[in-house]
Amino acid sequence: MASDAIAIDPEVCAALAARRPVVALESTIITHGMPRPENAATAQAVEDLIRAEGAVPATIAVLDGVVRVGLTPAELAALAERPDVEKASRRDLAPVVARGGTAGTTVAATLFLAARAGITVFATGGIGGVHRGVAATFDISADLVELGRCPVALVCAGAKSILDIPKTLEFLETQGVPVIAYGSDMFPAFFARSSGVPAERRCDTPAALAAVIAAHRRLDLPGGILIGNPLPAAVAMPEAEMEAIIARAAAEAVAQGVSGKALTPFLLARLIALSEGRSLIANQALIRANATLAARVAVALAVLEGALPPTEARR
Ligand code: PSU
Ligand code: MN
Repeated sequence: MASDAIAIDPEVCAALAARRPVVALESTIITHGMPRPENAATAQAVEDLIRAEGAVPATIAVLDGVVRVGLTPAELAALAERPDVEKASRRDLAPVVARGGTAGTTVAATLFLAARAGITVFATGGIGGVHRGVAATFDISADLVELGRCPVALVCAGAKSILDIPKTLEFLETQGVPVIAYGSDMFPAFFARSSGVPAERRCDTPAALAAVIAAHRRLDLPGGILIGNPLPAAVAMPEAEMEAIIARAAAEAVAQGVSGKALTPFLLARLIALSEGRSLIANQALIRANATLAARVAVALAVLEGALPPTEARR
């Protein structure tokens, strides 16, 4: 159960107590992953999509020194507007809380907090991973380590090719994280439906994904499950063009000495600029698709575990 350092929204709390479906959402995508005003609109749209599937959304963030699980629409909108917001990975949580600060939580921090709150399913856009050039920089996102620790199923659109995808998948194997592609044999690459790297596992329905999560829970396995949902074909981006843009953004980061936690937000912003906004459109579409899938999985899991009647499962 949650500690008293974590404030859980009453609606989320009630749903968790009744074992009804809840979907966690991260907030760094709002504060550092997307520009205004698209960030606020997308954050709200994603919550609405989860509700439309019969699950309760729980966006996680730190607001004025309080770790919050579940935000009101006004709080969500205010978070998207605030200029003084930090990006908090797990290691940043205590310092931010101690100084009464406000922060968007990364996938790593959100995995930790979702697990503490008792939430099993989490939707995001893309995960952090092993960066290209890792041999020189040692830059491996804490998202991967936390996936190895927290019993949460994370739905994402794969990893951006700003990352080294084969090394990211190797790292997840070492961490004991099942990697499942949804409706595909290939691990998706965020802007592209396939990374060209086979996924270890494939599931074709929310019920099949829920069955894996249920088995994982019955076995009391300590880590998470990564679900890669290929982005909608209509917004997928030409791979060669994306590669060129990514290589350029990565070279700019090196030239400007951008590293550490600043690197991913820098690259995301440069991709939007260099693609003339098309990467942002893809990003918005894929986070919506992931939210819908995560909600369907959460509903299917609640049905499987006997908390909802079978008529609740859509497909
Ligand atoms: N990748 C994206 N969009 C994002 C992020 C990653 O395509 O918004 C954010 C997520 O919050 C993720 C974080 O957890 O960046 C990873 O940061 P880092 O690489 O510094 O661990
Ligand atoms: Mn990093």
